[in-house]
Amino acid sequence: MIAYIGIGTNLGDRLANIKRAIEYLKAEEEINAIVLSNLYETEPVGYRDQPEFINGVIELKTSFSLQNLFIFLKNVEKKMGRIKTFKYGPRIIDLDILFYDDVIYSDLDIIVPHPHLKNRAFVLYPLAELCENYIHPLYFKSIANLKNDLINEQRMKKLEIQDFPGIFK
Ligand code: PH2
Ligand code: MG
Ligand code: MG
Repeated sequence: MIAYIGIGTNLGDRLANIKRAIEYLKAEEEINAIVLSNLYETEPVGYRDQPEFINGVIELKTSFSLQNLFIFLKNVEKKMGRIKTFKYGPRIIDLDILFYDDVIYSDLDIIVPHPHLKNRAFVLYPLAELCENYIHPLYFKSIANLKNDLINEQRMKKLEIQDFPGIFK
């Protein structure tokens, strides 16, 4: 299966947090062929009075079921010391499943495709670098189209990073 994972962080050493999360993914046997988009520094969306985020998107191949991928990612967040604050609040690491193949699924914990991605520049810009022609299985629009349809302005800046182990793109 191919999955796309949104990654975000706005606490502590944000680049180190992203590196560490990627190391956890690389170390997992059920996850392969990891590709990371460019990283963007982005203004907070939802709850605005918090530090800027660094966001990116990861493409990976996995033999995990959707449920087990979700559990694995939650575990990485936990190992990295994420503590529950409030909805849209600051976090050391956030790993969200955006797509899992063309699966459409929801339960109390998991909603795939990610329900907010079409409004979020901080997801659609890095996602479009990896799969701009991918057709969203619910909206029947490509990622490039969804990106062009964005209406809300969001301040974001692509980071120029020379030496970042884990960037394969
Ligand atoms: N995540 C949120 C809420 N707001 N804003 C930015 N810029 N980046 C995020 O990753 C983000 C957010 C909830 O997950
Ligand atoms: Mg999130
Ligand atoms: Mg999350």
